[in-house]
Amino acid sequence: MLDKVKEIYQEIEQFEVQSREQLEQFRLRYVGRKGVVAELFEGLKQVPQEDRRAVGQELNSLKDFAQQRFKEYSTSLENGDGQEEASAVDLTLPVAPGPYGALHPLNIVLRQVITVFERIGFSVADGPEIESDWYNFGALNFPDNHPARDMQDTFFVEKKSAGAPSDMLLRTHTSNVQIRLMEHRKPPIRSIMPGRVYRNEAISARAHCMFHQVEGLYVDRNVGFRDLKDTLYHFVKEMFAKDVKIRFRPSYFPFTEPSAEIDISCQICHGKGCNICKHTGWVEIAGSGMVDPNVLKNCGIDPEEFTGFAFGMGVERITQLRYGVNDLRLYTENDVRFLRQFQGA
Ligand code: 2U9
Repeated sequence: MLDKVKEIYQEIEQFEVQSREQLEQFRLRYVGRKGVVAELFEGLKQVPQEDRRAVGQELNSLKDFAQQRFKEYSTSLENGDGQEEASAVDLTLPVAPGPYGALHPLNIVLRQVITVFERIGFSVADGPEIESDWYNFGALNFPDNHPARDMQDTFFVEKKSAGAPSDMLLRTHTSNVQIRLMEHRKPPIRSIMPGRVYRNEAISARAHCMFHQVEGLYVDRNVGFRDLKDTLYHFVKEMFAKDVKIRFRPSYFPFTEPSAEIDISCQICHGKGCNICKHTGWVEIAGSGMVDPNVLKNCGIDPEEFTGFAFGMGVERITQLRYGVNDLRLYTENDVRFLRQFQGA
């Protein structure tokens, strides 16, 4: 009989109560009138007279132990600190896979552009979007009467007054970053400047008042036009196809001399003729040139000792060629039907 008592003690110790069903099973087996403890009390009659008292005491202790345990489990479940609710949510499980967002196509392309240039030693520089007339125009050799300085083309934030020593405006290109960089750093300088720029344009499929540029600048001793050509040829091969063709057309910018616009063979129709290349087989992707000596001088760099090349391209344009996006408004409307198409890209 005492062995049986010991066995039931062990059983009670090991019995797990984490839910109301388990509590009821516990009650029926150890506390209830038809349970194993009650059964032992029944058997007490068969215990020899001389042992009955001692065994009876053991049984009473077992009964108290079972009732005490039952009370503890009931209270714990009532207080809600049982395991029932906790087990319903396993906080150690990994998060269930849900619908992920997608990178914006402009960010996808921007990251690719940055990767290509970083691999060949260019760093990434950043600067203010609200800028003074000097950093946006003056230092870049724009004459006072240049049409870009007109209210029609540029968003002015504050006109020159007693309070504002210079016109303040939304930058029209990221060249302000290059100027600030050259002011504060000695050559060699080899950086790209990605960022948002603003022009006073009516919004349509082909024009926007806000878009993104990546400009680049390399200033050192003996930098020549061939370095510009090599660098941009490498860029277009990495960004588009290995067999892409590139051509440089003479052009004019106030900040570069000589200047060139850069075309690549159409990546949409591959020369067959399409609307993007206007059936010429070529599309313009960037402007470029050797930094004008006046610009270097404006930034405290001696043009007799140093030369440099610079280039600028629109990120929306590169994205159009990579993904065939033909309406600039799509980039800012945040239509999920458009954005979802870049999931996993
Ligand atoms: C400094 C000196 C020279 C940056 C350059 C271009 C040519 C250019 C356009 C491309 C498409 C702007 O987004 S776009 O409309 N950019 O054609 N940008 S050279 O030249 C610089 C910049 C900074 C100090």
